[in-house]
Amino acid sequence: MSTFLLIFCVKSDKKIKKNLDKRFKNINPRLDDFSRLGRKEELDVDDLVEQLRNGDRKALSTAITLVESKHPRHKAFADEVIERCILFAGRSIRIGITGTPGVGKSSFIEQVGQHILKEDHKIAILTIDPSSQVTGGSILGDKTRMQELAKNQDVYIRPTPAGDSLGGVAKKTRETILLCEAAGFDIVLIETVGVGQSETMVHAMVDVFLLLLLPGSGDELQGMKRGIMEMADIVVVNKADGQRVAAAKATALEYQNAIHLFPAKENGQIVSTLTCSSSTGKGVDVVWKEVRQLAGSLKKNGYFNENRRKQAAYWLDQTIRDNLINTFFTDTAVREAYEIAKKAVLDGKKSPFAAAEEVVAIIKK
Ligand SMILES: Nc1nc2c(ncn2[C@@H]2O[C@H](COP(=O)(O)OP(=O)(O)OP(=O)(O)O)[C@@H](O)[C@H]2O)c(=O)[nH]1
Ligand SMILES: [Mg+2]
Repeated sequence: MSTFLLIFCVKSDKKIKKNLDKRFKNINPRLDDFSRLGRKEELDVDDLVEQLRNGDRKALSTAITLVESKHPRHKAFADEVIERCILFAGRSIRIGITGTPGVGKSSFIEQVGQHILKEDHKIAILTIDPSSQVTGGSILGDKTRMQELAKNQDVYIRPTPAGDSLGGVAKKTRETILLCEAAGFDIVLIETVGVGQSETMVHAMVDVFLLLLLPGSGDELQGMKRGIMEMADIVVVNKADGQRVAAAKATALEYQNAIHLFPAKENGQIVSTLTCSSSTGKGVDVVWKEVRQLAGSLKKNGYFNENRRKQAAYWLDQTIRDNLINTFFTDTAVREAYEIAKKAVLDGKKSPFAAAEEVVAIIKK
């Protein structure tokens, strides 16, 4: 009897551990990567890049985890992987999807993904929510909103964890895009919450930018940040179902009529305004058709490549700026001088401008 009990306990222990592992993996899909990264001997750039290029999802996840890591050894390794992958990157259409929380971005992606898959594409989905301090996007939430896509082998879903700064998030996301492309994903969808500056950041890394709106949000047009409207290539009024169909159509019309109030788009195209339902799927195919057509026109008129070159130059400048600021503020002499200068400014003994000159002068020496 006691032997039986012992065996039973060992067995159920194993079972519990297995279940726990499974649960933790669901909560943190990077768990495996981290334990892999912990083993030094497993890190080999050649191997990792080769596996990644062969479309190995585990290798892709490991590479992204390296990019996200703060560990200096991982960082150096990640830089090398990126350098190798960059030659194979770029062959995709990068699509940004923004809109207020709850407008239906993830549900829209779940629907539009089905149409994209029908055309034999491989989709990488990156979700960014820099306002979330913990995970930078609800991993569980996204996976449940994108249940069908999450099961598909041609789809890779990855939330970008929040960084210390928007610049940090931007760098990670940019590098993650390159890695996904090198792994053969030729459609990259980036979901970002339309609050703060994250949409500006995402706009600067995509080829086509979609703005999702709610029916009846036409009133916001007046107060809406001009910036978002100016960035949008396609405006989609989602939740056009049930009682809201008429309201959605009216909202789309309001936006359609307001488009001429905004400056003409640099890409030479006219913004289209559509309605769809990410619950029923109605109209989502038309949105995808529009995206595809727009990308085609941009490739034809040369803007697609020109824009990518501009974006690359922008990120070069931006990264230099971020690095300089980081280097500057981590310098001990600068930090000391800064504290003294700040006190003088707060006490009204010095102007902020003169104090800033003095602090910057330290680095010039
Ligand atoms: N009726 C209706 N409900 C929808 C539609 N699209 C999304 N929803 C619902 O709206 C809620 C929010 O949808 P999400 O797809 O999570 O929205 P989101 O914009 O990704 O939200 P965040 O990621 O939190 O910013 C969910 O309850 C969805 O079921 C739609 O077209 N019609
Ligand atoms: Mg979402």
